[in-house]
Amino acid sequence: MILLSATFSSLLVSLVSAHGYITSYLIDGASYPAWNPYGAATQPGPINRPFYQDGPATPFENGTAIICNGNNLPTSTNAPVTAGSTITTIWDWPSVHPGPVMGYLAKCNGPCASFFDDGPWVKFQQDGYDASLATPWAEERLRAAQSWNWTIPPELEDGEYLLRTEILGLHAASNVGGAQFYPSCAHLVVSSGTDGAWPQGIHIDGAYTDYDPGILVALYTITPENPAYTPPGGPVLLPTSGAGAPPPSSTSSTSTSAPTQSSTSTSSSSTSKTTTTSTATSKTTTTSAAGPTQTKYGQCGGVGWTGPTTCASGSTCTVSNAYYSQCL
Ligand SMILES: *[C@@H]1O[C@H](CO)[C@@H](O)[C@H](O)[C@H]1NC(C)=O
Ligand SMILES: *[C@@H]1O[C@H](CO)[C@@H](O)[C@H](O)[C@H]1NC(C)=O
Ligand SMILES: [Cu+2]
Repeated sequence: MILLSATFSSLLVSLVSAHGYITSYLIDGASYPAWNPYGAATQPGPINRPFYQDGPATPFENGTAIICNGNNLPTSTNAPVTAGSTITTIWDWPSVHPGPVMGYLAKCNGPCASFFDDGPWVKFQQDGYDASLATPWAEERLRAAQSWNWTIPPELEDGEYLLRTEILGLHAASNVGGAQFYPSCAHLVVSSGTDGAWPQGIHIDGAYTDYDPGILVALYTITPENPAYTPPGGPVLLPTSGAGAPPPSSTSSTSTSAPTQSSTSTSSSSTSKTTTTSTATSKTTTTSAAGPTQTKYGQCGGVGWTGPTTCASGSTCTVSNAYYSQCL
């Protein structure tokens, strides 16, 4: 069992009220709704697994919260994604939780709806503390943007995967059990992968421990002068190139110290988002539409939103908050 202690965490939970959650996923030009922990018991089409409060997810909540948040029930909607493309997660993430931002993938070996194992998870992306940036902590950059980009490796084998995205808040992490984990797991169906060899991966329960130097750490000791910080869960591991695959052009993203948000991943995401809007028609739960019309349940406005603001017929653009309007 994971050893993160409950006592300090419960105290800290009661001191911090508003945390945050993903509101939508942008994948291959389509927008998919995320589970709203304050919404109805049944919600149409979230691609991430339901949970019942906005965090932090700590292991004492039914044991598995550290894996996919405070519940580990499957969702019924899978999002198709092209291997090598960039997924953008849009957050409602108002309060301060400096720390790393990490992305993992797990092969579901069949339908993700019947996959409940703790991985093995392959950490394909992470950003921690980058002293070369004006805003060094990844979470601070995420909070400024209310979004984050994830570059799905091109070398995947086609099939269903869980995408586990995680923010780790370190503001109270100098106490054992004080680190705050905000994971979320989405169901993806990957296609056009190049069949690379899949790395071994980790189990979160076991790889993450109370005394990991990335988990039990005094935030104020990490400064531009002393920038050393290693997120938990080990290094980024990517599948190796598959036979017949094009030569790897994005291996620089394997470096854990590289600011992946501003390097190779950004150019690929803008390309994929502007050129693949036609793939929105492959969505399972929404009506499709050509041109700048957003599909039902998709995002249609909010701070920083540059996508379509017109909704498909039968739905209306409805403001959820300053960062997110949705076709409902
Ligand atoms: C824990 O399990 C109970 C019973 O299944 C459920 O009602 C509750 O929502 C769960 N809590 C979390 C945080 O998932
Ligand atoms: C995500 O990628 C887009 C497109 O390249 C870019 O405009 C945006 O700034 C990126 N977001 C973050 C948080 O880096
Ligand atoms: Cu919080």
